[in-house]
Amino acid sequence: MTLKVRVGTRESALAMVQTNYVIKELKKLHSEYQFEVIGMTTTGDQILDKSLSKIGEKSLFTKELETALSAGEVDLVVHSLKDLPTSLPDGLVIGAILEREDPSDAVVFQKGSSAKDLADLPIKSVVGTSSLRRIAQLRRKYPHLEFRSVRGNLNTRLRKLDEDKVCKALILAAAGLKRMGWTNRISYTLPNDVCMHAVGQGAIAVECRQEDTIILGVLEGLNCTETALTCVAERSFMKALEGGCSVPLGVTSSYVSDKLQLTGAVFSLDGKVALVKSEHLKICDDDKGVHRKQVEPEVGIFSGLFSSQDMAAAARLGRTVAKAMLVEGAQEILTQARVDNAASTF
Ligand code: DPM
Repeated sequence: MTLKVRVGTRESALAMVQTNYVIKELKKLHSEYQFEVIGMTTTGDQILDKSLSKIGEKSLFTKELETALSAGEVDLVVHSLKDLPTSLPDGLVIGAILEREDPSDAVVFQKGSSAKDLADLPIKSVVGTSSLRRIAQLRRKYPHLEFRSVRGNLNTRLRKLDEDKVCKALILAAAGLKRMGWTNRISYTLPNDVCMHAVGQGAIAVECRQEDTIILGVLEGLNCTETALTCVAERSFMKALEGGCSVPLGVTSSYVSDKLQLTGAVFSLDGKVALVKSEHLKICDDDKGVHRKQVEPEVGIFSGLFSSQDMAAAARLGRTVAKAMLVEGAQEILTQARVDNAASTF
């Protein structure tokens, strides 16, 4: 008997590419299953005339999918991890996080542009992005540039860049462009000292029902421990700062030879203030299997993905960085950024 798994996804080209990739990987592991893709539209896909930070609603790209998941209309949902808030609806968990693609941000110049670096653009050139994180950091390095919100799917944005001629460049996640096979549109990627990436950027997450042990078992083989641990740290950092997609907050992280490292930062909207902190800790993977599947999810991530001690350690790292920053005024910087954003015409 073939068993059917219903997979929910947004209908954008990138979401479909990611979903098909997840299904391809699942089929390699579980030939006994058949997969049916169910495409849906989310609020974030519908409201295209406002920048993300101005819509001000959480779960913009995920809510409708999660409602279908909770109602049992689909069995799993594929997301970009960075679109998933740190608290998920009751009864839902992230059952797998796949190996991270390049988490950095990419600069895409208009077709035919001779610019090689953002510094080459003339004064008051307009750069397209609706991310406060990108704007705040780029204003620091490139005060001569202006920023404007460009919304819509990747294809729409690239078409606007080349045809409308309003923006001289776009800032987009390198991961999305690479997954679409558009690496040739990446003019260059921004180093961390210019632009730190968003929490969870570049990672694909699969969400399912917490009680659905069959699906949790199916998803287990997809998980990338390195990505999951770094993303637990990043998400715990953001949660401790009560950040979301509408605040200028960036991270970088790594997990090499048992050493988990996290750098977190918050910025003022004009880029003049930056607070950056780094911490690391050793992950001792010695209780494998002991506490598995017994603890509550951490920042929405299913605890059976790795030992509960590792999970707790990664979450602690995120909170430690956040606490060190709160002492130095991170909350005040973010509160002011929210006020400035609400007052801006951006
Ligand atoms: C979130 C942000 C953006 C997306 C904010 C941020 C970018 C919005 C914009 C939370 N979600 O990054 O500071 O620049 O207008 C999004 C993209 C991807 C997932 C596209 C992108 C693909 C990359 C990935 C939108 N969500 O960032 O260029 O899978 O991580």
